[in-house]
Amino acid sequence: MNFFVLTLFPEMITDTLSHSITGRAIKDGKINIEAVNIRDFSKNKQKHVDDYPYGGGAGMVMQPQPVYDAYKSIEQKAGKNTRVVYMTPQGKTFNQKMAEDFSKEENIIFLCGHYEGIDERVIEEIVTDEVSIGDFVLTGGELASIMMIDAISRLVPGVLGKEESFQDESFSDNLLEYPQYTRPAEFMGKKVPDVLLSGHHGNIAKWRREQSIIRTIEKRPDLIKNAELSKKDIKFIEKIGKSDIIK
Ligand code: 6GU
Repeated sequence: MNFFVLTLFPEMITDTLSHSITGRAIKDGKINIEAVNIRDFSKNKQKHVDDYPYGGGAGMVMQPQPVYDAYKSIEQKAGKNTRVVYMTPQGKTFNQKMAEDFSKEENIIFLCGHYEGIDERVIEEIVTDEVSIGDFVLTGGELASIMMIDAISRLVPGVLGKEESFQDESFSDNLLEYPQYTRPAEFMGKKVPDVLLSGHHGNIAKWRREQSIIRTIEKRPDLIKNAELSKKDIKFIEKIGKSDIIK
């Protein structure tokens, strides 16, 4: 999978993603990241890419021409019908479902703004999707695009090893992941739950499922309504006196 990132800070993207699992995926050729420096497409001596906003007001606005030319420089390579994702707090909030959808693409282009934003005309011309990572304001879209690339990459076949697989993880079925323990069996007087030492796979699976349900109800009650719950799950929720939450 190929990620193209149009940005004024290309090293933020490549340096950050060169570590850990994304770093390994790049080395293994499972993903490829090309950060394109918008400043390289400035046409003035001072390499400026921003100017004062028409109509006045605080801050500077990124000019359309360098952004458009940066896009044009990779348009062919990135292929036809490639989605161009503008990172903006005005976009649709990113979630696991969107990560799954994006992970099916062969190429994605990200556009990262800085200053007070980007001239609206080039956004209208090239952008297909506007995505936010939450209701807060960042200084630029770079960190947001890094987060998206991380979340999407780990869903690309072969990026995670068998050991790291994402079968039981949080959000996979609108349930949070159950608690995990490793050695020692006792830490600061706290014991690992007996069932996990029992070797009884059926009981362990049942306990984990129940822990996922309890956790989701406690920490993210908004998710549980969208979880696929079996008759057994619903019986368990009744047993712990929380059936009001799924009504
Ligand atoms: Cl995608 N960009 C910026 N600049 N700020 C944000 C954001 C994105 N998502 C939340 N805040």
